[in-house]
Amino acid sequence: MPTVIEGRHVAPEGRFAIVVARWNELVTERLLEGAIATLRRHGVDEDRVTVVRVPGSFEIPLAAQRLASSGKFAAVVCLGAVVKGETTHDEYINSQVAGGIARAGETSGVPVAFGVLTCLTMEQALDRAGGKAGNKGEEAVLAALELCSVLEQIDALD
Ligand code: DLZ
Repeated sequence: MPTVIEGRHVAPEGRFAIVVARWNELVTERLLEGAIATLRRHGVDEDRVTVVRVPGSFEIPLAAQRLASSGKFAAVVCLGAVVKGETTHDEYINSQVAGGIARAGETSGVPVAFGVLTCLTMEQALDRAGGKAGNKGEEAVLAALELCSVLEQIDALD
């Protein structure tokens, strides 16, 4: 029989950090509400949660990297909303943000979840921030909890 490792949505001990971009605040505050509510549902009270606000999504990776490598947090959840405008600005932001968030997790060894929307319209973004397509802030927290559980099990292997 193979050894199968699957994560569970069980919160580990310790503190959680949420990095949230202020740009498109109407959307990102809803993502934040979803993230905090999901942590609470999994037994993480607000006194174990640190929210770090940054100007825009472009600034998320550096803050996430600093938080993740501080050794103070069990996981970091990144929330933002990039909405396509009249220029290609969004493409430059998106390419930096996704890679930067991934690197923050890889270099620190701490789960860093990607809850940054990359949408064509504000309607699409609102749909994904508690509207008809769910709340990606919630999903990012669930992904972080699952990865915490996976890494714990990997660390416990003989
Ligand atoms: C400048 C900018 C633009 C045009 N659009 C967005 C966006 O849709 N979502 C977002 O999170 N941030 C945006 N920003 C701001 C950049 O992320 C960044 O804060 C600025 O370029 C300053 O570095």
